[in-house]
Amino acid sequence: MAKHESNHFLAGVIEGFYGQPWTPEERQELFQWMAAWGLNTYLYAPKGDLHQRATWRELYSAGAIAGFRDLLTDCRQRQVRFFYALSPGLDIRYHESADWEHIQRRFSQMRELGCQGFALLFDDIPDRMEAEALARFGSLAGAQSAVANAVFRWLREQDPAASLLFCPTPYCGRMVAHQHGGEGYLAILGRELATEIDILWTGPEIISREITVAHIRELAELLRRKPVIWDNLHANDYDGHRCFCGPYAGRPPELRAEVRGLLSNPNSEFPLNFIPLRTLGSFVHAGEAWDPRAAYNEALQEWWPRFATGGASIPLADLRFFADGYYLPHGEGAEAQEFLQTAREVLTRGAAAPPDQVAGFLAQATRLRAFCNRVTELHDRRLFYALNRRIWELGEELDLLGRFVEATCGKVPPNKPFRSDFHLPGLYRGGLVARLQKMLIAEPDGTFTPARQPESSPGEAGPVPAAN
Ligand code: GDL
Repeated sequence: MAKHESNHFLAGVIEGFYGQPWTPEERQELFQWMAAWGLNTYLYAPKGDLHQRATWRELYSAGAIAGFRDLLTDCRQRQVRFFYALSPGLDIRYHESADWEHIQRRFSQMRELGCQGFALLFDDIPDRMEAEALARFGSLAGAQSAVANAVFRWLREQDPAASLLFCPTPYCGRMVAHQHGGEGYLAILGRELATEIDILWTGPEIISREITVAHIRELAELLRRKPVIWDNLHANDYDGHRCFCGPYAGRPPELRAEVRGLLSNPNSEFPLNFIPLRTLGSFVHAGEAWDPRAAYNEALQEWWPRFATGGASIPLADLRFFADGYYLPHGEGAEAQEFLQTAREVLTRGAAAPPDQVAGFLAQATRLRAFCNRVTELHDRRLFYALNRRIWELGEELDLLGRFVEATCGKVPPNKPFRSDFHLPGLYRGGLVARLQKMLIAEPDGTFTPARQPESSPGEAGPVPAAN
């Protein structure tokens, strides 16, 4: 058995996104999936649990502890290793032993439930510390290593099988390049953090399109150990319009031998993680070759029965078309790409667009809209609720575009400008964020330029009149 297939390799899921944590029922389903797909590790780290970050010193209530007892039992039943994370970095005083004891007290609550896996996370925190701490430890990396080493020693005294994961303050290549966390952060960490403590890493970026063997080898040398990948490929907490149903991709199979584990921090909406986690399981257990698209197609087929409706059935091909549109952060799947390309061509050609191309585009748009309508009738209501915002806005855009293309493309356009009674200014694409988004143009090279600013636009003319 290859090393990455053994139980020592951490393969699984981090509940580590911002926003609403998953429910106990969702976690139960997750552990079922994981057991079936050969994933062995779950890291509890939801940023939406107040006790993770803002109130990290406060003990959990008896009620919350009862919930964790059940969670650990569920994990054990499915042979999933449970790791409990704490993020004290927002306001920890690294030099105060009282704060070290707070961490111990919080971990003790979990130890009493039989938990053996722990994590200290220092991501997304200020990279400064108090003068006393700096004087004592010399650097942020030194201070964090001292705290983690002490906690680790204490954990091991209680339980020789205990383990600890550590998330650095600069947790990707770009942050290190900008010296986030201070100069030489990773080298200090590599030197000072006990070698038994595993270090989490998201790749060259927070959301890494690719993670190469060369990148990890260079890192491992600095860290003096192989990292555990905290993979944000399918995370969507940073963009409410999107979700990612594409396959685990952009990581070569050879990567598995270079890391201590692969943990995915996926979509915040639990039901949307079927394909991401199914294909992660396939990737971990695949042979030397890895074809993400083939893995995606297999997983899609397995996901499809969940799209049973109370009305007309949804063809598998239509589910693929939709999922191709919500694929991976850096690009759409093949069918969505083709659809976008046709839309661009039809709009560019306008009246000169060939009628069969216009008809082809309209047929595809109608198909996708029909999918959106059918999703409202899913028997699996949680899946519907998870998709609801996306299908609503996708349906709206398709409706508008379809009307526009029908009225103006592939034929002599009418001489009056196109309007839609269903998409009125101020209401449609309205609101603060939509307006702010129009102010700066994000260029493909990563730079930003100001857009031409309208003098005012509907809804900006003044406050809404008070009703009296
Ligand atoms: C992050 C956060 C994570 C979040 C993700 C995507 C890490 C280590 N931390 O930076 O909680 O879900 O980005 O927004 O990735």
